[in-house]
Amino acid sequence: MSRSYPPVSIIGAPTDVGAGHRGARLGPEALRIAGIAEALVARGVDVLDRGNLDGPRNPWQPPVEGYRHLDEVVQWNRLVMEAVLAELRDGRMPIMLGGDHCLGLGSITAVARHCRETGKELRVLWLDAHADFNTSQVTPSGNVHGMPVACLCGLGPRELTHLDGEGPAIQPSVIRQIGIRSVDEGEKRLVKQHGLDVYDMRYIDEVGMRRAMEEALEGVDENTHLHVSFDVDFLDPSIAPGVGTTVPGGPNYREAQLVMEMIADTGRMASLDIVELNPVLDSHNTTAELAVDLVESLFGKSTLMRD
Ligand SMILES: [Mn+2]
Repeated sequence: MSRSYPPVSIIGAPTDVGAGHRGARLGPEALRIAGIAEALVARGVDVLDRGNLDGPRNPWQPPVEGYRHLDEVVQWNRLVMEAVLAELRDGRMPIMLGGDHCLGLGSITAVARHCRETGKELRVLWLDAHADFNTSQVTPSGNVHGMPVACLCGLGPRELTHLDGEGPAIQPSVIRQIGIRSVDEGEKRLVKQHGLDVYDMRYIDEVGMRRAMEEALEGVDENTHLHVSFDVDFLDPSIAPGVGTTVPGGPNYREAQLVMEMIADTGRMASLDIVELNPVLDSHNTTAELAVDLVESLFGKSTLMRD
């Protein structure tokens, strides 16, 4: 028996305005070419591809007061927020194809608002090599893709912490970070100070991915809206070279599949972001194809009939 899924809307957000390398703007097309929509249709999912959002160009400038391209980052995140919220209000599951990870801010701001409106309990799984918890005071680069978690929790410029005109979107307690293995010096202090729940690679090495995921998913129930923020640099670079910020020592293919299958088993995933895929750095689109393969597992593809 296969589970039925809500209808899905694919939203492309082709920008690298928050990144340190150019190329993530090509991510949505690479994922389409790797067959993301067709793979979901084959899983029995009703899929609409809404095409791409159209925001400002990447001006490629140095930081101003600790941020690169803040105006453009705000504009892109507003577009993403509005598009994601419209799909959620329409009863559809948004899959946002980035684009760099600064867009997680717009997406999760929309998801958090939708949860407040519908009385759902939000849980965010942040699959990433990095904590993305920088602020302008501690960032080494000024690239906003290293800051979205901090901004979501209220640390950052008001344009980003109050993107929807209300307060910060979430408390740190709704986030579980998986696969972390690179945290900047000042960022480490902030992560500790704000009590982020981080399942770093050291912990995963010690207890195994299964137990780490069981803990990260603890308390998820029928009233939970599970949002998955999948930064492709979560994966070990040996299997996923097509990202701007590779960090060795990430989850291997089997561990990544287990993560996705355990998320699928909850039946609670209600929104998904796939970000930081950089086709310019990829090899024959293999990283995009792997991402699509993992998305199939998120939608319940498994080796054997499991229920
Ligand atoms: Mn990230």
